[in-house]
Amino acid sequence: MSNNSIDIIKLGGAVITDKTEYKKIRLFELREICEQIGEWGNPCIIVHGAGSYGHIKAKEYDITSGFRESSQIQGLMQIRKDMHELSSIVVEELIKANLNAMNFQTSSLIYSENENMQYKYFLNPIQKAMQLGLIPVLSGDIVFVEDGDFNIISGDVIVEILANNFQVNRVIFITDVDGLMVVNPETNQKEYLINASVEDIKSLSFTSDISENTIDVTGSMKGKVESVLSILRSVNEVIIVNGQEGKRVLDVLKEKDAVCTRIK
Ligand code: IP8
Repeated sequence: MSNNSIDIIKLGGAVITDKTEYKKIRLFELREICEQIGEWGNPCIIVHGAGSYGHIKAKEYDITSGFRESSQIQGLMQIRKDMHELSSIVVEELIKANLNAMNFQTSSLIYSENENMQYKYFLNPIQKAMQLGLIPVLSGDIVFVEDGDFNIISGDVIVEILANNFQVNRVIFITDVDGLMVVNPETNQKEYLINASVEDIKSLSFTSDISENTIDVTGSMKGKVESVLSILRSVNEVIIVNGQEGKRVLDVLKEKDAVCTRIK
């Protein structure tokens, strides 16, 4: 069986957690999203962000600077433990929505062979799981780096790796905003982008942050735009949709009209 035409769904950390408060889950929003994915029910891979289960401790222990002092090891352990907890909650909600979800631990499958974050990975287990009809669930995580170092890997980068290694039709980012926000060069006003091409994305200027007033160690809007461009080299469409607004996620999954940003 080939992995033809799967979609990758990224559950943004800002929609499934409250990023301002350490380990605060948004269970209602998570459940609503899982139910919509369950109602759609097609083969996919799900990647979730860290939200307040990852970014707060990552900043506190300065994990993105790599190994500087032994006290950071406590932070590394705490983040891994917290991400395990968050992934368990996500998988539980997916299973309640009748999806055969199974968690795969990112830092056991992916590591970085140098400080420039060039990754080595072993994705065969994910492919084998999909052949059995399972829905693999991965997350942003800590990542080990050659020469005794460590860092953070964003869920967006994991999506890029998956998109480059599986046959993926669409990547759907579920966020807490209505899409990518751009500055209209004619009016100088901020507005959400609706339909765009790769060329549009390269020429537009984006506003600074997806969610303001929150800690994000993996780059927020700038990182998101870079990821989107990289992902579009190997998939047909990238969609950014608000997971807190009615049934928009289901509409997007079912290829119906919905408020969102679509980039082809
Ligand atoms: O929320 C970050 O993943 P993201 C992972 O997808 C950690 O950027 C542990 C902060």
